[in-house]
Amino acid sequence: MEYKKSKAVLVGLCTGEDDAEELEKSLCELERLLDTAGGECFATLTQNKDKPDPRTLIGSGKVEELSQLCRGNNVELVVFDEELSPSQIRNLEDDIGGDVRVIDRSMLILDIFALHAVTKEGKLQVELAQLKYTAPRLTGQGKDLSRLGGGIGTRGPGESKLESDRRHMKHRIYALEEELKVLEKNRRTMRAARDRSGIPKIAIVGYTNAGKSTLLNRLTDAGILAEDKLFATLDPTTRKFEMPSGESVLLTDTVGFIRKLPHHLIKAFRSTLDEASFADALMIVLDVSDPEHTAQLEVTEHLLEELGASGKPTLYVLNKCDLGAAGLPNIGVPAVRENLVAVSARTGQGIDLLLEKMQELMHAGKVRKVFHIPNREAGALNTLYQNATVENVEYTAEEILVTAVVDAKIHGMMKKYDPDWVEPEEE
Ligand SMILES: Nc1nc2c(ncn2[C@@H]2O[C@H](COP(=O)(O)OP(=O)(O)OP(=O)(O)O)[C@@H](O)[C@H]2O)c(=O)[nH]1
Ligand SMILES: [Mg+2]
Repeated sequence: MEYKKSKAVLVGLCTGEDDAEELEKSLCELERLLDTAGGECFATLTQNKDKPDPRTLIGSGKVEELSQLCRGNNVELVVFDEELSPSQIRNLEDDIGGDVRVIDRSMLILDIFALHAVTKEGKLQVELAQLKYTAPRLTGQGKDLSRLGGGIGTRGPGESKLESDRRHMKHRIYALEEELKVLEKNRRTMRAARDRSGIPKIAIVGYTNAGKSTLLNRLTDAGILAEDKLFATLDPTTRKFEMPSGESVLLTDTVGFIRKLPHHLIKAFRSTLDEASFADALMIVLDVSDPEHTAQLEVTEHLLEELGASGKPTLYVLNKCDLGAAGLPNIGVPAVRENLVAVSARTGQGIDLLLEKMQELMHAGKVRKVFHIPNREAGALNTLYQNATVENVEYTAEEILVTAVVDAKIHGMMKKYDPDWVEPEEE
């Protein structure tokens, strides 16, 4: 779908002295988001103000300046970096006048999600988030929704629904939630099936545009769309991958993270974001050619924590090393450095080493043990075949000797067959 480029002004508010640099970066990113949504940045306006104005966020003098800028240059859209309340949007639109539309960063991100959602679940999640967040902000006083007619901040699967009467919105929200529940249940069933398969799961996570999809494409022939756009991927894709050792893993490409990802968006996309929480291990992909990668890692780790997905064995994949980032980046704690590998998902550089590291990752926390299974309990051998890497099986007169690499859980289940078993100390 092609949209005509909307000319837009970006607005940022700086509330503390130290914030200036942070705001500049955030506005740069907002410009990239706008570009991804098909808009064009005409100008950027910032204001230093200790306290946001409750009525219009920025002060009235600044609103006047904004109004003149927009109306004198045929600007159709204003995007605020900060979250706006429905009433702030109404006040701003009234004060600016003309037909200028005001949206915030969240609405812009949702708009991109609407453009990029492919699966039914993705589309329903977007529509629900739009109904809950965007719609109340669009159905303000004096606004005739049927005249909005597309454009940034109004399009997507929910577009036609947004036009319907407000009274119907509640019903639609309910219906969507019910439909999503069914899909979530399917997702859970699929997850359970994957769990039963005993194949370890690695989630590929990281900041948007880091190269997650390119990496999965490089390792498997997943054929996922990878492009220089933010949030190119919305729907998780899982592929089985055979390591050089012959072991299989399930690799899942996930939706990217971004700073200031609003809580309601996390909530709306919970079931897809949860792919990371259910993984056995994580590969965090970083774009080391981006000077912001350290901050991006912080955002990523923070969001993983929020999702309850932190603390898993993690491999840090320093991607885009073909672009010549100088040396290893500084990514915090020294212990982390052992688990990192520099690659280029685009050229294939470093992928061999990545595979070795992935192998280590899969074996993190696992031990190699020889289990002594009495012949009459041969069924236990099946448990090992299903849940561990069986390396050798030897049959003697009374028992089966099985050498297998097991994780802590399976080791516990099979403890009676391990003569060296020591009961772990209570914490
Ligand atoms: N030079 C270079 N570019 C890369 C590399 N890996 C990915 N890219 C490019 O970076 C852009 C983003 O790649 P994607 O794989 O779509 O990134 P992603 O992390 O999946 O991004 P989202 O799905 O949007 O969150 C694309 O234009 C890729 O071609 C790399 O190793 N080197
Ligand atoms: Mg992607």
